[in-house]
Amino acid sequence: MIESEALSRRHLAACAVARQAGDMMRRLFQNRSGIEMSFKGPQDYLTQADAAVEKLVRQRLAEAFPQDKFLGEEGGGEVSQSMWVVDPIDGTSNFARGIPHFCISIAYALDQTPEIGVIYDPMTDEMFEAQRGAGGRVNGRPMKTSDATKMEYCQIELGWSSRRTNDAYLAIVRRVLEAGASFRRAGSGALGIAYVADGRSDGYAELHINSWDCLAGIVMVKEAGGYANDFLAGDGMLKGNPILVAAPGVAQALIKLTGIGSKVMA
Ligand code: LIP
Repeated sequence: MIESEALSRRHLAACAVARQAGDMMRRLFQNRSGIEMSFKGPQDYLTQADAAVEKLVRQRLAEAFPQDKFLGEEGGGEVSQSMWVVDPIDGTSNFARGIPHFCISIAYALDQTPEIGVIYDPMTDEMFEAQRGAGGRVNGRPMKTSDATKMEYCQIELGWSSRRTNDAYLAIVRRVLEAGASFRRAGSGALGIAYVADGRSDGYAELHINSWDCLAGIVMVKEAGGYANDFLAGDGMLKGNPILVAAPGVAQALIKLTGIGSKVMA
């Protein structure tokens, strides 16, 4: 069992590390001409910045919480009772192409329950953070999902990667558009999910996403009164899963349109 004081220490530390990592990301982004870019696969970028930022975060969290384990996008890791789940640069393709829409995502999970989520956007200087049972905030302002109830007034972000077929993606795009909603794909799942928590967007869906992209945002959406599917079902922590987060008034409609998630309990 971990007492609430230990969770609070981790929450504060995660915010401090995210800001320090964000400062590094901003410097690297502004001097990116010297950074080596490569591909992990089709449309799957890797930059030296991802590795450098993850190294910093691993080091700082290990110093503060040596008993915790770490799972990172670049360096991998293991599932443990007390663990950090980190994407050093979510939105790597944007970073590599000079598009200022990316963030660091840090989640802390205890017995595979996401307890703390921190997402920092260094380009807008926005710190999104939440702790299970203690609300969620962006730069200190409480976050709340939108009051949307009608799809024809909604904007939904539909994440994409080459990990699922284009036909499956396009089928969801068609259904969402035919329901009257507008959609976007901005290339950072973590920021897309944080925007649902803050009511800027009414839903985020993706047929496959990794735990390091979405776990922090799931804490925020739940604390902001939104719906989140059971992302960690099966081996979601290590293998990823589909994700759906939504404003409560459109959750049922989006479950039906995307085929992700299960019936919202009344
Ligand atoms: C990305 C996600 C994005 C998703 C891609 C990719 P990365 O993470 O944030 O939303 O569509 O699957 O995984 O690779 O930029 O850290």
